[in-house]
Amino acid sequence: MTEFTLHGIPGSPYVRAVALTLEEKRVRWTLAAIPMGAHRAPDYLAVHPFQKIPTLDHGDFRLYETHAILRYLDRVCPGASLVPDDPRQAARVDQLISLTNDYVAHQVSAVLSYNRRIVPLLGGMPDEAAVASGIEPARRVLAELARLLGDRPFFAGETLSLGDLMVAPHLSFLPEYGEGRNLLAERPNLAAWLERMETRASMQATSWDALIAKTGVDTKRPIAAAA
Ligand SMILES: N[C@@H](CCC(=O)N[C@@H](CS)C(=O)NCC(=O)O)C(=O)O
Repeated sequence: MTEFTLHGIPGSPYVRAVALTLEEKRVRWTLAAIPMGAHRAPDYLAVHPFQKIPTLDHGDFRLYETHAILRYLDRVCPGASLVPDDPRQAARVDQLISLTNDYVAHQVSAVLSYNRRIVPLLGGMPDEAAVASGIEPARRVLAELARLLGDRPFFAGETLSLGDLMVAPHLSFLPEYGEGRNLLAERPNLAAWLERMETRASMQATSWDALIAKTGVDTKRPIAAAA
């Protein structure tokens, strides 16, 4: 099967969702890694017209938008589908991907995880007011995720789906800082799901550190020091 090339920055949760899916599908893939901020250079417009990450190449087929990429991989890669046949469970998968894009990314990752995990790497000071006012919206997002998960092992039921693979990279940052740990502790079913996800080989193979080691692009090194 033609190899897949994933363009992106090690550490990005969107990039990791694609990497996770490639790992779960056990296909050959490479990460064309770029340093933090390199997607804003004019030449990156050729890879992504909106200068976002990720983009996937499969032979001469180039695709961006994470939801579309995950669905494409599920259709073209061998192995069990990561979208249930049942229409309602399949709708839950699409709902979770959309919810991750619109609420988890904006109200959890872009506020709390960004200030606690990314800003220090950029040599900046966290915006403490933004963190403080971001706790309640993040709490509401996690409450809804916990409600959707319920007491099932995965978001779409008994088996892993693209929904789990989309949201896990975002939530994986939470145990790394105090506010995130506190919010997770309020939702034991979600915390237990995250712990189970973290034990998967795909999660370990796509951690921030693993992708740095794999590509040699050290996106944890403070940018000032890298220059
Ligand atoms: N709609 C896009 C969103 C991708 C996205 O927001 N990616 C983040 C990576 S974590 C990004 O590119 N951020 C950099 C920026 O906005 O400059 C998708 O689903 O792929």
